[in-house]
Amino acid sequence: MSDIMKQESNPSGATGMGRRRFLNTAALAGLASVAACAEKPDSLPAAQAAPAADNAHPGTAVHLKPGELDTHYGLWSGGHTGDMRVLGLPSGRELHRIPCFVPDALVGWGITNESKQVMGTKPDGSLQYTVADTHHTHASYKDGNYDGRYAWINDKINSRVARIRLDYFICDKITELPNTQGFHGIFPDKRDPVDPAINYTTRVFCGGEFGIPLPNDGHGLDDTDAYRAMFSCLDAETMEVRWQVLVDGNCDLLATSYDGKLAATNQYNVENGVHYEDMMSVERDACLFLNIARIEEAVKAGRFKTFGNSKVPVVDGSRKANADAKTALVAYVSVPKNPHGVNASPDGKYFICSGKLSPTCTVIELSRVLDWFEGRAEKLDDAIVAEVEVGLGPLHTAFDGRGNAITTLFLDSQLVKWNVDAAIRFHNGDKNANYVIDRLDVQYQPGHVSATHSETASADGKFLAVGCKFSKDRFLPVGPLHAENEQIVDISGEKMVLLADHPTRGEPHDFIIFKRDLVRPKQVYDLDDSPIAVKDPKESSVQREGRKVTVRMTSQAPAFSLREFRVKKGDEVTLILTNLDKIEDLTHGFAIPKYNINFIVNPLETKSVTFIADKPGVYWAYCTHFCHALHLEMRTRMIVEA
Ligand code: K7E
Ligand code: CUA
Ligand code: CA
Repeated sequence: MSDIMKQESNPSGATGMGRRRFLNTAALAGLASVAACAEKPDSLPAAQAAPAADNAHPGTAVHLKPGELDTHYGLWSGGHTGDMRVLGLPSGRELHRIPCFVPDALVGWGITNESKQVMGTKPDGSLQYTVADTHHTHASYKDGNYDGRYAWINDKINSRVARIRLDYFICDKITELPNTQGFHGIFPDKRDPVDPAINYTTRVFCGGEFGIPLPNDGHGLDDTDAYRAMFSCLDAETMEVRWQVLVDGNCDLLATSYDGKLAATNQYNVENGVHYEDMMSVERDACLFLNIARIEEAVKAGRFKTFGNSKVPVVDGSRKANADAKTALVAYVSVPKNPHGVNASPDGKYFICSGKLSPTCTVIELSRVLDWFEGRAEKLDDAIVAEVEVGLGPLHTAFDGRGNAITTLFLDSQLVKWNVDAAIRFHNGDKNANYVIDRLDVQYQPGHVSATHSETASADGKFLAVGCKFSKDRFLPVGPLHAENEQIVDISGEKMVLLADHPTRGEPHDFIIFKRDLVRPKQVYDLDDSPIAVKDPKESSVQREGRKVTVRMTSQAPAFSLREFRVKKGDEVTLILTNLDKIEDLTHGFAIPKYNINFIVNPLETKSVTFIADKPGVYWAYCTHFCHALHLEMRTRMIVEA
């Protein structure tokens, strides 16, 4: 085993800076042996695992009685399934999946015309993309807290942003970012940087992780020094890309300040390396701060260029162009080494970067970054007010609203709870400042962590969820693919208490948790939500225009308004179905055998599908969603004449 695996975490907390160890290329063997541990569940006896779940712990009842409702919603990234998952918390029950980037056979996402329009299609009508990799989800803000309007989620593979409406819990818009590969971190702003009346989210920031030649059109393939990554700003309402910043290094994860003035992204690759050993060749990388007002002034003044076919204005965020504080659009604060998460403390004062390959967290004071931009501070790195050891492999940080940060330690398989003020005192030389308050073993190798209202001004420190990347022995084995382990931890007291494990399908990454009364989901659609709604069964019809046939019908349990409809082989058929049942929870489905069609219509919802009737014969289109005692009888005959 390498050193890194042998080093024990220090339960007493603060350690001398002399003990700090950076991971280097040689220590990668250590990272590899983490995976090796994962292959041997036997090496981790159950007795060594966390203390038994303490369900009697005050405040957080993870086991609800039948009929009891959760107190919180969780919005979870779905990972490879390309959706957003909605969990009830603290029970951890999965309530819903909101398809965004990837087709979904239950709701007909990627099958109906409406969903295809959101997802984006090629000229032949087929989907542009059918794979995705979602990591990060965040919701819109007002006055520093979630306002229940929207949430956003990223797709790293194809650099897309999806917006979720939190009234219907549906995805309504997707934007593909130009000039970008590996779009990873996402964060909405919390208010406008100049207009104090705008105290809510109007921008969504997106960080591009991978450097590419720009434009990426086949030129400059081997000029890797010229590869650049892109930071983007979207309009929260229109979802159009407002502007971009070309940066040195990469953009990994994001945070935004409560005054709207700053956004930041941690960079693990200031080296602009193209191989992993290049990416970890220097001891310090950066946290890149963006001065939003200045960037928008530069765009307004025309100080930008564009790349390729994209018309989006791109300003220069390179180190060279931003050395002078008086005119700088961005500022690179030095942070060790291949940092991962950057998180904004709920008091609005600090951004915290986790060291990943350094066992430290770095605390950056935002007012000092602004001082530098305003010419009141000479040295940018004076904005670092603490850089303290917390344990091995720090990744993401949650907050309890009482001045404490809770950071995941990937290599130590722990949560570490540490006090930010004490860390600053320790950093300033007070070696008696015991900033580490508690450590909790988690199962195993945690990535994301988020607490109730963690990154809002209303952080209340009730409980948190921690996304463990390896579940190993925690669940019944189901073959080679293991579930991931989302654990719920009570953080209301000084000591953290592990309450429950929940399996999740891979691989969720980030999530947020908020009180249930923040959203008021609608249970029934409005007929006027769709311009093509069939508002009365009497409007049902089969209309032909040349080879195009439009079939309009309604559903009302237990019948479709048309008992049959006839088309001819080769017709292009558009079928419009409105569910006229207006009772909550009364959903119908509509499937056509051999035509690869299935979708649902919720109460008063309208959906449509378009297909070529290329197979003559009788096809029983039937209701796929149990709706009535006569659900099986609920069908209609599609007759395709030869
Ligand atoms: Cu840490 Cu994509 Cu947020 Cu996963 S990243 S853990
Ligand atoms: Cu309608 Cu089942
Ligand atoms: Ca690096």
